[in-house]
Amino acid sequence: MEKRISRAAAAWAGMASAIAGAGLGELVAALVAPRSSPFAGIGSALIDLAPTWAKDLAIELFGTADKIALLVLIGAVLLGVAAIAGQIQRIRPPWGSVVAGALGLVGIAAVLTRANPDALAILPSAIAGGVGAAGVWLLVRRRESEQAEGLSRRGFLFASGAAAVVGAAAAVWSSVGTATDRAVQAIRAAIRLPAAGVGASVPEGAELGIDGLAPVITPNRDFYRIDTALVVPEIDPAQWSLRIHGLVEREVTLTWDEMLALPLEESVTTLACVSNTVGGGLIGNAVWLGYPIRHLLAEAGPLPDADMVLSRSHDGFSAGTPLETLTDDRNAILAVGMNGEPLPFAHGFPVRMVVPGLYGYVSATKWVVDLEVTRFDQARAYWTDRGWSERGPVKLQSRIDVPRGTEVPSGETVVAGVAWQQHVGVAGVEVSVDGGSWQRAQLASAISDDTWVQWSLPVALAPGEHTLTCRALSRQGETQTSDTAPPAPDGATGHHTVRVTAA
Ligand SMILES: Nc1nc2c(c(=O)[nH]1)N[C@H]1C(S)=C(S)[C@@H](COP(=O)(O)O)O[C@H]1N2
Ligand SMILES: [Mo]
Repeated sequence: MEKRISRAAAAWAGMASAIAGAGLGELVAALVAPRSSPFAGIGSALIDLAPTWAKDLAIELFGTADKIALLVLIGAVLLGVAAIAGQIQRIRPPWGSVVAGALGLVGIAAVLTRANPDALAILPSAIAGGVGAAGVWLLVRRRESEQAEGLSRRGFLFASGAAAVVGAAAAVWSSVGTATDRAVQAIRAAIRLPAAGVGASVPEGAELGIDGLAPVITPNRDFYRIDTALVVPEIDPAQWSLRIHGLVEREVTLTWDEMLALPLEESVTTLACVSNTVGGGLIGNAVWLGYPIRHLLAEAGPLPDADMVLSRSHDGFSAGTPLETLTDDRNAILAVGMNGEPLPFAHGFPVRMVVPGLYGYVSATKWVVDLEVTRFDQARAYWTDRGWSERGPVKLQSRIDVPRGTEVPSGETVVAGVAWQQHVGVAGVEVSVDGGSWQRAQLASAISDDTWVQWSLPVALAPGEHTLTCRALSRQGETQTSDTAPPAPDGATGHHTVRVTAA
């Protein structure tokens, strides 16, 4: 029996084929089926399937780089399986090619589970699998015949290297962005939002202007981003519409032009994520331009037994919002503008929801396309089946922003931060140094009960180590609890504490 090719050559044949297949699959997706990238399809299917503990672990380990980490992981698994496919092909042809082709089937299965699939959804994964299978077959055979004829492996190395380079180049090309994306980006850049009939006012004295303290209005580029979208949807507003249906007297549909023709108002609302840990940064405050959802719901006429609105996004996310929070007099809006510009793509362009007083996962649907008036006992939202509470009112919280370094000069130091409980309002903040008595901080002017408020307090610190703790008091007379709770299932609690050394 002739000698088999080396294990290393077989592994590399598999990996080079996988790079070629995956790269070409991504490129075909970018060109003809932008929502059907095999990588993004598998990644977002994994996000949807992942148990809550895995998501928490990913966020803990990688923070907001969790999506990049996921793609790197998929790439590593792909290369690993491809190397094994090479080994199998070396011993039991054609089963190595079959394994490589099966990877394409995994991609097909994943993209078909996505919301709003492309017409050509299966094409990129089919090409990826086909190229991978053919590559394994051809490259292993090439090396075998070189070996049988006693030739050097130069031909094999050239062919496999070319496959890998072509694949990598195709992947880079695909990541430059699709023509559709660029067209939609140009459309967004050209939008001039109508002036607000009612403008937002930020009272003088809302901004304490302390170095290191979160500004009272969060610039868009600094605004936290949390969503399940591996690829940010880029929706052409001309293709966008919102349908309001379900338990209503009449269905209402709204197009982008109709949306912009409504009397839009500005409002300032702080958005917070239920996953925010005590002291964390998954919270931001923006001036939103939008239209009250209660007017649209009044037009639709919710039936008496309805108690929930299930909002759905273009990419298949959903949130269940208590109907009364969308019909009472709070500023629950469909937003089109954020801090003076059209919504950034990552924050929901062209239209999202913003509801004061509720965590984002039950209210702040980005890329929103559908509002179904329904009942909590009849409909489930995306996170409700994944370990999070059905209802998500924001809990009273406060955070120390300054000092955050571990060293401070001894003597007088300013402690400053933010406090919030949207739609309830903050009445005061207290600070304790080294577990001593609670001292009342100075509150900045609040923009409204729907926004966070800055606070500050000068304290005297003797040289040595100190702990600084803060707690908020709500306008309903509640004192922020010191009981600690993790983010799941309905928001973290506990006091934020910062340790510093005064020198
Ligand atoms: N379409 C969609 N909308 C979404 C989400 C999502 O995953 N998909 N996440 C929600 C969550 S959990 C939060 S906290 C807010 C965050 O909004 P931001 O990214 O603009 O800060 O968006 C909400 N809207
Ligand atoms: Mo969130």
